[in-house]
Amino acid sequence: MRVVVLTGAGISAESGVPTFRDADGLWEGHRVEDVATPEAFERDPDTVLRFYDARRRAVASALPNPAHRALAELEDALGDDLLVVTQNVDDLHERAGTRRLVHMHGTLAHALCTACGGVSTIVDDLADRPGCPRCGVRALRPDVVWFGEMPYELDRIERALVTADVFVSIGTSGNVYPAAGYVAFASALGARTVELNLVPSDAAVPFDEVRAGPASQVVPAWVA
Ligand code: BV8
Repeated sequence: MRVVVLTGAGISAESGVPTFRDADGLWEGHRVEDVATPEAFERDPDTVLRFYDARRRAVASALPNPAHRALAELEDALGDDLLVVTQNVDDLHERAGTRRLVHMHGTLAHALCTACGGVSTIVDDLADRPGCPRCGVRALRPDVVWFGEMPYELDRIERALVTADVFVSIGTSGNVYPAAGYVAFASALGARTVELNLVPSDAAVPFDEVRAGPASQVVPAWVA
């Protein structure tokens, strides 16, 4: 059985990582336009760099929860027949043991050099303008996909969706494309679609099965 799992901020909520659209979500603290677009970075790089430095530090003290661990156990059972695609930029899936993982919106842990294009693991706060480990130029930005930028590994994701028997959406409000379109894409190609979310999302098309509740409970129950 081939399974594609798409995760969003909700799977990390119980690890203490704020979601974007719930009451105290990240976007509440900042307007999206102020921090998650190339124009914002152009206009006010210090605010953007400080926003991502703060999120990277917060994630470092978070721990994977039973939902992340259940997906790692599912991979032990399914191997290459499971692909986890995450919209999240935290590293909680990796730390829970998931190996076949696509970070379609990038990762907080890495910097992208706007001078040489090199990607490196962040050591010092980007707001301190460290030099690129490869070219030395002080031109580092977070290696995350901002609004209006092309997400990573779209071809690999779509190839997995084409052959998927089951598509599972976990902890995402289905607001952001192209990820929000995956349920319709998978369903049209014959996959069974499942949503595991705190509350049913207003998805593009209805899921075949919806299990509402906190991810730390509904994901292990579904995997079992
Ligand atoms: C692009 C990284 C060109 C940075 C993020 C149609 C097609 C293609 C593009 C578009 C389109 N329509 C509009 C667009 C443009 C845009 C877009 O989608 N805009 C939206 C606002 C309408 N998309 C883009 O710009 C994308 N790029 O389009 O490139 C292109 C064109 C064609 C084809 C391909 C490409 C780039 C989007 C990426 C933006 N970057 N993140 C960062 O993190 O700072 S998006 C960011 O917000 C996250 O990564 C995440 O994806 C999104 C937040 O969504 P969720 O994860 O769902 O989180 P949210 O808070 O919304 O929901 C949490 C859910 O969890 C809720 O449902 C809640 O109930 C639930 N929950 C809460 N607690 C729990 C829980 N569930 C379980 N247990 C709990 N305890």
